[in-house]
Amino acid sequence: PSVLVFDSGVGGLSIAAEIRKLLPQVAIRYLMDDDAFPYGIKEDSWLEQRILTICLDAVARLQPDLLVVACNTASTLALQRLREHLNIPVVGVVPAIKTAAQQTSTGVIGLLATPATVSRPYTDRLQADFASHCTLLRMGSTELVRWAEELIHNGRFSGDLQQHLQPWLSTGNPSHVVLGCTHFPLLRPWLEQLWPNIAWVDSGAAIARRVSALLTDQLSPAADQQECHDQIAVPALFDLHWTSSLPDYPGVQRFIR
Ligand code: DGN
Repeated sequence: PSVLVFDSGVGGLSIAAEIRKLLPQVAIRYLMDDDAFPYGIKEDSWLEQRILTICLDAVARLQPDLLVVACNTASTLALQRLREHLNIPVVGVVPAIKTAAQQTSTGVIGLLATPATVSRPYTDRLQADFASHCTLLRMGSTELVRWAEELIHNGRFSGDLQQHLQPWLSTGNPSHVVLGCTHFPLLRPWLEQLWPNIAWVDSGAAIARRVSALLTDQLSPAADQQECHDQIAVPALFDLHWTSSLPDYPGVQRFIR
């Protein structure tokens, strides 16, 4: 079976990595809209239309068995319309507020995501449905997205996390912080080193399990033999080889290793 993983940048690699870990036999293709990067500061209706156009076209061309919208900013906006238009399963990535709310013992949790995701009605609904007993501190950051991009493209990390996040973290001392942008788990080693007492929560492993459940029928031993050629370099994420843009879509790339 094959899975198409989509994000505006390299953040979806954190999700692709979890899928690769759980399902090494699944072919993964990665679709990246770097022309419109970053999504987190774009106007909603424009962005929704763009996501639809790109994903529908890519699904028609690549014929994956499943689409993962590995971007919280895109999922909290366009998931429903994508599902209406596609006849394959569409798995969205949305902030793991439920998990953090279940795990916290202090009742104070944080949401670190893009400026768009922190202010979406979808996020309000997640809070109302799963975290009404908690205080949810929200912070939107575009800087973290850029630092994660830089890390993957250049192999080095140069952001000042301490200066960027400490004032926010100090305001409420969250026990758990939801990494509600797929770029942010790429920065996990630095976050954990600076704030070892905070539990940094992301949805990667849960998404991989969901993909596995949806592909159950195709994961038979016979199917395992097929399409094993696209590999994602995990955890050596820096070893990626980027292919050129797909011909008719400037800025939309896939990579294979
Ligand atoms: N990785 C995207 C997300 O999960 O929201 C954000 C990417 C961006 O364009 N800001």
